[in-house]
Amino acid sequence: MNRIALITGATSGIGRATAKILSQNNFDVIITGRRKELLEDLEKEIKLESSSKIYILNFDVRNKEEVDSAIDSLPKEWKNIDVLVNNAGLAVGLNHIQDGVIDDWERMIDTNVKGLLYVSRKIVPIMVEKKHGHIVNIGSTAGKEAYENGNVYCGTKHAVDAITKGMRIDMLKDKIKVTAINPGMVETEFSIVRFKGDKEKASKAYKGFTPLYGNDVADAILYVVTRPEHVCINDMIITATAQANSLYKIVE
Ligand code: NDP
Ligand code: 8X3
Repeated sequence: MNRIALITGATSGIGRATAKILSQNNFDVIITGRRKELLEDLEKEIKLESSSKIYILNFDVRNKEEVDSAIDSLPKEWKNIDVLVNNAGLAVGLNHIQDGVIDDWERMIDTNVKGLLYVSRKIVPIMVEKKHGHIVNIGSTAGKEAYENGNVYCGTKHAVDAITKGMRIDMLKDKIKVTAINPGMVETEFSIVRFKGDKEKASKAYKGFTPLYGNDVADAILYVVTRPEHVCINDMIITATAQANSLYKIVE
């Protein structure tokens, strides 16, 4: 029987690739995000590739009421979630702290930290009750070391790192696995969002080296969620070969 995975931020990038790879590997997937039409496109694509079941939930992770009612609306057979991939997230802006845009800061904190918490608060009790489940939080190399102009984004990903560690301790007795996957630079819509729609600026971020792609991270997510019951991968850092960490990268 297939397991059930809920993936936040499945309309694009890492989340989309994760939904596809999990559905090809014996998972039924609940795909979520704000852009409903992209979720519908993904549903069609997955249906062509596998016989796994798909369920669409359309909500904004920043809105606690929307999160709660979306999860509550799941049919009984979909509520038994085995794997939660907390992936929805973004960076907005790149400024020195004194020039920071308050609205950008709020979007990042509300999505990357509070959104992850709202979704987890709703789904974790289901896992605790059955003493089974796996939470995969998508952190970042930006959650391991800060870089110039990254201040608040790095802060949100350091928060994801700490929350992940805390979750694992709190749910140790409940046998819930908690994993952080921390990618370096991945070419997705991430930089387009960071540069507020400026695609030219965004594409320059990946010039001169081969970055990671969504599939590379999805592949790692598949690995961690398919280990034997007694094995939990706690923390994984994945970068392009051309990148050592947030601060060092070879560009040719
Ligand atoms: P994308 O921009 O391609 O995808 C982001 C996803 O998050 C989209 O599906 C988007 O869906 C969703 N999302 C954003 N805001 C919200 C919201 N308020 N409510 C619901 N969903 C939301 O970027 P990536 O795939 O690269 O990013 C995925 C995660 O990986 C993020 O947490 C990011 O911080 C992290 N990461 C990315 C790296 C990179 O270099 N790309 C490196 C390290 C970590 P929609 O807009 O439809 O709501
Ligand atoms: C995204 C990678 O280096 O832009 O988390 O912070 S980076």
